[in-house]
Amino acid sequence: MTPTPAREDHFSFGLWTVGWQARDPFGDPTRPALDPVEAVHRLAELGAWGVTFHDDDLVAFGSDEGTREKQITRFREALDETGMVVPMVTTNLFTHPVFKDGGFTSNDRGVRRYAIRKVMRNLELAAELGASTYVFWGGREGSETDSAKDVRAALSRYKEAMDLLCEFVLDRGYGLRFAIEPKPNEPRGDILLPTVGSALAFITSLEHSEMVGVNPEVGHEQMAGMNFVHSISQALWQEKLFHIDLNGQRGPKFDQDLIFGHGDLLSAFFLVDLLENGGPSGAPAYDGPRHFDYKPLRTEGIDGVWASARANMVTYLLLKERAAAFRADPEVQAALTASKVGELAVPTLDEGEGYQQLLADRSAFEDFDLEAAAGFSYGFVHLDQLAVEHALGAR
Ligand code: GLT
Ligand code: MN
Ligand code: MN
Repeated sequence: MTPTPAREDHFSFGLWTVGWQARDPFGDPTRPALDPVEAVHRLAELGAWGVTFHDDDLVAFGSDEGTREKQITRFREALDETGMVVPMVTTNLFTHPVFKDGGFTSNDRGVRRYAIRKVMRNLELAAELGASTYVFWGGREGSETDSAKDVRAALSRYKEAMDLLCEFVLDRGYGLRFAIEPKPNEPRGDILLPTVGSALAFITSLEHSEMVGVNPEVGHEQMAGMNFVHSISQALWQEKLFHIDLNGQRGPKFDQDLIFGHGDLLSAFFLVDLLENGGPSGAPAYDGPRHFDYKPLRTEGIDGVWASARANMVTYLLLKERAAAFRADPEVQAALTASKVGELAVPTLDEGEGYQQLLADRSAFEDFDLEAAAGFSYGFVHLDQLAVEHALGAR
């Protein structure tokens, strides 16, 4: 029996995902354009809760003011009719040739000023539609050649743009938070802020760092060879997981944007376990949107588009069920104890203990039973096999 996605699951999709016409560097589109209004209706029918977009996904770049207003009105009507929400909005600073050397970090100052204005215009719309998160994916912020980009200056310009936009949102009282989405490469040869770790470090330099977090994407982190569960854990630990892009990827190669779970399935299992059961006493560790950023395979017609949208949600729910069963299994609990997994939550020093007391504690060093500790068998294999068996539905 497969579970049925529902609004309470808080699944959201980018308009650019189901709307992808499957144009790739080697081939023409294989599908016709999809009307955003149609996307809202179909996603709502499938059980999604929200829809997200770039400015240019909703209103074609260069449209006049009248066309823009009309399109926004139609979109709003679709939202009202379906009850779909807009939890996140973002800006396209990568398609138009003007952004070929970046938006906020283009060598051309005029382009940088234009990019900031393009974001400000769309922030107004994001606030009007009730979005709470605004994503920054700097796909064109980077370089192919080390001679062409002063990376330290670029980071200063990146910070300048983010600081200014934070100030704009605060002054206007929009209540939006920003989320930076890292990616190591593609479309640029090397993109600035390539991983979650780099983005987290950059955020500490910002004037309003409290309102800026990350929007990690499964595939982007895996393209860089990172362990996504570790990256998300650190983002949570630093209270910076403001949003998440769920999809699939098979190792370090081009950005595949596969359906969630259709890449590294076991990593997806542990990710869902972390998000859903990683909080205090098994509560969800993350309560934001479960946002899918994937591309329906180029081989598929529109039927495959909707099948893939559903597949993302159903796979997530199945993994959620499997993760709950894993946590509830007494054998797993015993294995966790045997592996001392919980012991890591115990501080290494006693309450009030300092280095003086540690130095005085002979059992910590002089009398420490090195041999016993070195010889301890952790039982991680048994524990992980239990996880695999639960993930496969064998328990
Ligand atoms: C683009 C990118 C995605 C980002 C989107 C937000 S656009 O499709 O590949 O990972 O999340 O700008
Ligand atoms: Mn993404
Ligand atoms: Mn991607």
